[in-house]
Amino acid sequence: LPKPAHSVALIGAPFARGQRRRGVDRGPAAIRNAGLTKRLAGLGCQVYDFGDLSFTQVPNDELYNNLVKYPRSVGLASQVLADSVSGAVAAGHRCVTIGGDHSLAVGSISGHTRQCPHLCVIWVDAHADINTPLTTQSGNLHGQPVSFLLRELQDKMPMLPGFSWLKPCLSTSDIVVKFDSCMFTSETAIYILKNYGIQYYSMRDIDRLGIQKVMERTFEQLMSRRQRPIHLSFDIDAFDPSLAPATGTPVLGGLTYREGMYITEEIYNTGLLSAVDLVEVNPLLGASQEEVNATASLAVDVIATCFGQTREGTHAVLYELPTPS
Ligand code: HAR
Ligand code: MN
Ligand code: MN
Ligand code: MN
Repeated sequence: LPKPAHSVALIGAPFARGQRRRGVDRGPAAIRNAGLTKRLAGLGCQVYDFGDLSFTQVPNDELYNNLVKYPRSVGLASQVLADSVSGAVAAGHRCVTIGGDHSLAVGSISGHTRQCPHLCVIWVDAHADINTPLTTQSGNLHGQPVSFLLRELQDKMPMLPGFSWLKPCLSTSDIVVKFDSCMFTSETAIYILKNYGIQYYSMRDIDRLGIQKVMERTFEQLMSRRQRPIHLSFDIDAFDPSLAPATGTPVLGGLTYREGMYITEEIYNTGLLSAVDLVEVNPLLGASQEEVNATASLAVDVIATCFGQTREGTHAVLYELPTPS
């Protein structure tokens, strides 16, 4: 079979100020070292590596409301990433953003919507990342990116320094969220999901329905009116910590390897994937080099599956079984 030729832009986003722990800015290097480019090339993708973005430190980046950390740094980094993603998509590439912490999705998704205003988002994460700057308890912006993007939430959003460039670009019906466990998702986040009618699946839902039904319903919700480009925002902590230990906020009872691969296989099979974020790989948090390597190569599997890697094996059509002479 001829391999599907996608051109894929790779953007490294070594950014860590959306959360507290050191090291997540080394995620892009870890994922690259795990062989991402080679794997994509092996799938027939043309890889355009845009390198790592450099993010300028914003001096005097004081807390917002005595709580929210580094608002100007996060806002500026997201703005830089938004321009980069928008440019890559405009040039005809599918776009892969490797983080970095998840606050960057404000940039990748808003940049993507500049080129594809009707895109939809599939958010795969141990957390719902939908707190607002006024409901967050941690003050970490990586727990809040979705709230910045949703139009329906704007009357609940304060004007944060660093974010004046941002226009909310998604509706609550444009996004489906999968997260690990209500036990570890803040009550305010669950309240927002329910109150605004956002479709979400917890791990309990995945146990009950099976991942196949969950994906079917996801596409039903997002594509029933028309086909549209997909933005996948994949937080590596969606996996069980036994599979992805090197991450900042692991949650017990996460996705299995097979569930994770099924999600990305089904997204690839739609033919509609337009951009992916792979975030929260933190090589400083593995207990050993093996843990770091396992987490980084899992990230590579997620991305490769998004671009056609399958578990079914590929068969060469021109092959003939050898006959004894
Ligand atoms: N619920 C916590 C908060 O809002 C932690 C969520 C952030 N952790 C992440 N995001 N890795 O996916 O801050
Ligand atoms: Mn996240
Ligand atoms: Mn998470
Ligand atoms: Mn949370």
